Amino acid sequence: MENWIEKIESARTLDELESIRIALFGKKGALSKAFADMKNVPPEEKPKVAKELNLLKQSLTRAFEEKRGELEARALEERLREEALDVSLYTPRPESGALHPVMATMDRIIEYFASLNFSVESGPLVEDEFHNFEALNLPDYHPARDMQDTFYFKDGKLLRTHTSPVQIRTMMAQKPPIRMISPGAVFRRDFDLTHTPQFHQVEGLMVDEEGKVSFANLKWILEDFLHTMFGDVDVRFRPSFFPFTEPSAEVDISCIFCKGKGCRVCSHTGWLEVLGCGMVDPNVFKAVGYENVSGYAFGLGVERFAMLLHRIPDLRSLFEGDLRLLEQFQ
Ligand code: 2NL
Repeated sequence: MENWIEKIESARTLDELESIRIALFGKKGALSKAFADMKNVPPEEKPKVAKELNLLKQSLTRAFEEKRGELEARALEERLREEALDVSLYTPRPESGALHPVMATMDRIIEYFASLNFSVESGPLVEDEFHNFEALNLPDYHPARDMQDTFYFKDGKLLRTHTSPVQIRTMMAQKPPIRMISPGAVFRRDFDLTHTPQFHQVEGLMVDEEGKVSFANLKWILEDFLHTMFGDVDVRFRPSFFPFTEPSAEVDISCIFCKGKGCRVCSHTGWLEVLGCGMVDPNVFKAVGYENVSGYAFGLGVERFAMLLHRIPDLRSLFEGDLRLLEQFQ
């Protein structure tokens, strides 16, 4: 039985050790056999032989456990070495997407008005003449209704040229007070350096009982809005004309490029036009069946806001999909 100790100690792998375990400690192994052979030992020698055999079993077990511990530790070490990860290894990061600057700008505008409890409404892109023109006090002969400016379908429907039809639909579906904005895509047959056939608007509308909504309210909210968007700029209201508002105004901010001194961007006026607005024309209220109310409305082009806020000089770079532009907005 002596050379089992050597066998155990010379095992080089856990597999080898396992074969030894079966051959030595197994049911039909050498130890079982040695104990079974006890039956041939004369009775007077049995206690002595049994004691020796038990001592031998103990030392074999100890040698086995020691070897197993050693081989397992070595196997673990080897595995850790093989499976080690080099965390300093360079791996290219997956590129992350980004909100398009026009949509990011639209979100900022929505955020401002939503924080003042304006509801955010939307409506169909394919509209009819009533919601897009008639209800907005744009008569049949108005140039905006010309085939030259509007995308018409064969059935007389059209692509909305502004988001105002959303206000018309909201007013017809709800009762005053109304406090809403309508952000979304609009379409005009216009394509040159500064115009694109699809662009985005945010329009706003506030309506309440006669006398409750004033031009002063309109002036306050637009000044606050423009200061939120552009920071410390001067704001001025210029009398203007829209068929759907009376009185009407266009709103300028002092040029953010030259601080009002005059430069190419502001055509040396010191001012940039950013908004149109006014008090809702009585004919619009008549078209939606409202009586004894007053309200203000305004509209702005999101692309223009995005270009000013991000100093993007060329409108076309907003929809060419050039990754070099988009990567700057991650
Ligand atoms: C601009 C000017 C404006 C409105 C839009 C509006 C809508 C209704 C009634 C009255 Cl339903 N007005 N919208 C009013 C004034 C100006 O937009 O320059 N947009 C880019």
